[in-house]
Amino acid sequence: MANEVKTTCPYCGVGCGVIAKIEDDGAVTVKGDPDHPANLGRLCSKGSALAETIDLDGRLLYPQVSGEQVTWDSALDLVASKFSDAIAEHGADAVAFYVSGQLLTEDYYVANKLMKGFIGSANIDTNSRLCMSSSVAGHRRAFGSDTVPGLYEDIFEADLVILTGSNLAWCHPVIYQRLAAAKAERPDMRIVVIDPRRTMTCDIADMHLAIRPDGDVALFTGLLAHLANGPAIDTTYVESFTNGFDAAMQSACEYSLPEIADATGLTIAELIQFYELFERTEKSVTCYSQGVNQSASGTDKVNAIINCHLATGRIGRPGMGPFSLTGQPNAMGGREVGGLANMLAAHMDIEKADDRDRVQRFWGSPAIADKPGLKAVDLFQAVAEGRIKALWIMATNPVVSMPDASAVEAALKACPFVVVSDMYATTDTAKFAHVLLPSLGWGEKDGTVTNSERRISRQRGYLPAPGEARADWWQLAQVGQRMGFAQAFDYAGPADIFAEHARLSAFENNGSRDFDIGAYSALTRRDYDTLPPFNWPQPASGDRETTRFFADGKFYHADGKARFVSTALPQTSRINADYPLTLNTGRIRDQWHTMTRTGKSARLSSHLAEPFAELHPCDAIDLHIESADLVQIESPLGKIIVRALVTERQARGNIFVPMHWNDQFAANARVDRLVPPLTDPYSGQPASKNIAVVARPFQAKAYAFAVTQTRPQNLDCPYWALAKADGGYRLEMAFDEVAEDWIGWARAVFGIDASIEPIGYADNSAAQTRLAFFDGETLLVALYVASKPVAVARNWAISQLSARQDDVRTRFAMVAGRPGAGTPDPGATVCSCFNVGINQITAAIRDGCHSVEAIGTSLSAGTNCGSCRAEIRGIIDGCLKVAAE
Ligand SMILES: Nc1nc2c(c(=O)[nH]1)N[C@H]1C(S)=C(S)[C@@H](COP(=O)(O)OP(=O)(O)OC[C@H]3O[C@@H](n4cnc5c(=O)[nH]c(N)nc54)[C@H](O)[C@@H]3O)O[C@H]1N2
Ligand SMILES: Nc1nc2c(c(=O)[nH]1)N[C@H]1C(S)=C(S)[C@@H](COP(=O)(O)OP(=O)(O)OC[C@H]3O[C@@H](n4cnc5c(=O)[nH]c(N)nc54)[C@H](O)[C@@H]3O)O[C@H]1N2
Ligand code: SF4
Ligand SMILES: [Mo]
Repeated sequence: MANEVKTTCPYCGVGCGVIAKIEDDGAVTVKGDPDHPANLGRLCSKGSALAETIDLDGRLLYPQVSGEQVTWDSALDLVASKFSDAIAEHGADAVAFYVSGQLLTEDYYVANKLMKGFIGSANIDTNSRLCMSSSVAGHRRAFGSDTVPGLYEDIFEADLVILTGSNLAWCHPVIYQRLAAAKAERPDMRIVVIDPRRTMTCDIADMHLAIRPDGDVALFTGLLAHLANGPAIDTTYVESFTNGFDAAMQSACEYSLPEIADATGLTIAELIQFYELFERTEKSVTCYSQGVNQSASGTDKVNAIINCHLATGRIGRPGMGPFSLTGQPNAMGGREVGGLANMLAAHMDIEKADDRDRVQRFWGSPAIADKPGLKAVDLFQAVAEGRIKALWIMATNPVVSMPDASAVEAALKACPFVVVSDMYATTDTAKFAHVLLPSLGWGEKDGTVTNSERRISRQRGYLPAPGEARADWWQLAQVGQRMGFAQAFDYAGPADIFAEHARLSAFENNGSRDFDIGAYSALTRRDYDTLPPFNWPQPASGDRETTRFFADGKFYHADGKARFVSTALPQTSRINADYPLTLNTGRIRDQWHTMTRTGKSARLSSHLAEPFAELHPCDAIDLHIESADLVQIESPLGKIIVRALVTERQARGNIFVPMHWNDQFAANARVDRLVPPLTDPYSGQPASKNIAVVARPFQAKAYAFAVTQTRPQNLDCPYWALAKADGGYRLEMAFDEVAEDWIGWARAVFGIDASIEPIGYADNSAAQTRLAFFDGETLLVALYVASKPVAVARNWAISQLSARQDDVRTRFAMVAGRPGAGTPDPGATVCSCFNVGINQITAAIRDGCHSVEAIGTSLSAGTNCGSCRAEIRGIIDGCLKVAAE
């Protein structure tokens, strides 16, 4: 009998419910959980592909010290003694944890308890510093607590949804799908996208404001000024429940509309249109994400947005409010346990003596951190300077994701003792570990996560632990016990930890703190196993009618009121003749961060298979770059080489490069090597979206494309990019010099036996080479080298890895690099659920399918997760436009 387990998707902060079905033969399939309130059965492309990422390829299966397998006991003893020794010799602040919004709440709780209560330092920071910390700082300034006031249903019920700095279609796809459905039902709903790029999210927008990078403070400060004395100001709310309105309004009114237009790069007409729309639409929600948070003015952006909602009293009521969309599956859980270096557990404040005392009494701990610890960028700086003697990194890959990534590498190299807990053995960060600890991953681990709307859901394990991998909470608790805190870390399992977390949230709370899940204080193991998803707060008294915050005007500053924050316009003049372009970084639809998991799925890797830079056609002309050329992008900190993608979606002067590619998948594409460690002054969050760079074409002597059954070894060329494909890998390359013997080169890189002779030809001098190696009826490797980017029908070539090669003609077609007549080439993948390529879609358009629905009926494309629907619409529009011209 197949077994079904309800769990939660481990990717984005939407927090979709997933049903994993395990067949008798062990095969796993996943589908959306129709009963989960976050997704009501929907999943996006990443969630749908979860079953393709749970194989054990590349997994770290046992603890290692200096690359050698050891027992858990000896690894844990070593970690405990190294941390204890460093503390004894240099003090508690000489050690640090760098953890992650991808830990479960239970793991996170134990990490924070160990560092802040038992080690006695606050040197625990998390990748949420790079992600949500400006929102946290903005919420705390405005509300006196880190509270997201609204619920998802507010987004779908609103009459105006503003999406600023959010590529919802790709990054919170299920909210996007639900929003698109809501708009289809209520066409009067208005959607405004504020983003320097015309992203796929603009597909459902009534208005796209292509804002100048970091123009958001100006835009929303201008909005506040526009509202002054108008009908939308809720005077009663402002007077009864807030402070600082007059000062904020006065400072907003200092800027003239032309000044705002200049700072935002928008026309006065656009500004007025947007401002009037907001003014007249009571049910307005402003959703924001990294285009807001990841900025040197990120916290002010958040407050400039919140100011407008406070001024109009549009907060905490159905269909209204500012809405910070959290990125990681447990960004919110991390904030609940106080995982940031400047927070305490259960939304208490490290700066407040009463709060410190309360947490310490609750834990019965020997110590309590009495000042904020080092924030991520400062933390790695301290590591580099030798001030941190022992560092434990858990569930994050900072060598790829931290700004000035080369400095992070150097810091790790210099650190006397680095522990890394991860699922995989060979991440870019794992390379620098003295001790590698194998962690359970999604499908294996048990615990809870909290999504963007404060909904706590269970992740449930349904797979056996691979090798000796153990849960992160267990690793931390074991080290805590071995450091002498046996009782405090004696947990039987995650249910115990969750109940303790719930008790702390209720401890001496009485409504004084927003985070209260006291209703779960006495939860048993069985309750935990069957725990349905719920929103907080859920105090033990259970007397709240709604889980929204702030409609009643009760805030968490000492005086119970909210605060307006006066936001001055940031200095944006960053003209630097040597680095004239603005680099913007972010995400693509089908990859998750540093690709350790999504990079395993051939389907997910087929959408965008190479690291790339999007640039405007006019910039491309100025720079002598054509689409599909390679481009070198340089900041004062380093260089990367990626593929050029010339597109009008990009604004002039701006380049967009995804954050995902790393040394496992590309030669030279870790974009964070270019990002300076510049941070927001309040939150410490790095500015990853506005970086001064210069770009130039990268001229290679030879270019190559290959499909291969096995992973290539020791690639040594300035550009290569590897992607998983059905039956093997696809590989793009560019060379400084032409190999003297491509056949010998291929044998070495792809590990091909000398007994296997290739078919094809190799003209080494002219860099014209086409080789295919077969083993019986299987294609091992096909390699195409040319002096220009190689024209090969790539998806067709990939499909040949899993085809039977018993026909001489198809073998020669392999050398030609394109299918023979009668075998269509699907082209680059658009729909990864049904593997539909762009050529198939354009052919269907030619045959009369002129809508996304018609394409869906004809090819199934876009009918499963829907993530590619915007792209299909773009292709239809493009084809029809060309046809009309
Ligand atoms: N597919 C996919 N989804 C993900 C993730 C993933 O790795 N892959 N990661 C998850 C995580 S952890 C996070 S934090 C979220 C992030 O989700 P998002 O924040 O939506 O994603 P980003 O691509 O980082 O950036 C969003 C947009 O901000 C725009 N932007 C840049 N500068 C500015 C500016 O100055 N002002 C404005 N208004 N906009 C600007 C960018 O052009 C970009 O389109 O995604 C989550 N979801
Ligand atoms: N330039 C630029 N840089 C950015 C961003 C950007 O937009 N631009 N975005 C920033 C943001 S918002 C974020 S959230 C970060 C994300 O950056 P990271 O957190 O560094 O990225 P991930 O790839 O998610 O890293 C998670 C790691 O944990 C491992 N892992 C997965 N599950 C588990 C588990 O259960 N236990 C353990 N111990 N390990 C596990 C994975 O294999 C992987 O190595 O990147 C930030 N960096
Ligand atoms: S939207 Fe996609 S990635 Fe995000 S939780 Fe849902 S299925 Fe997972
Ligand atoms: Mo994030």
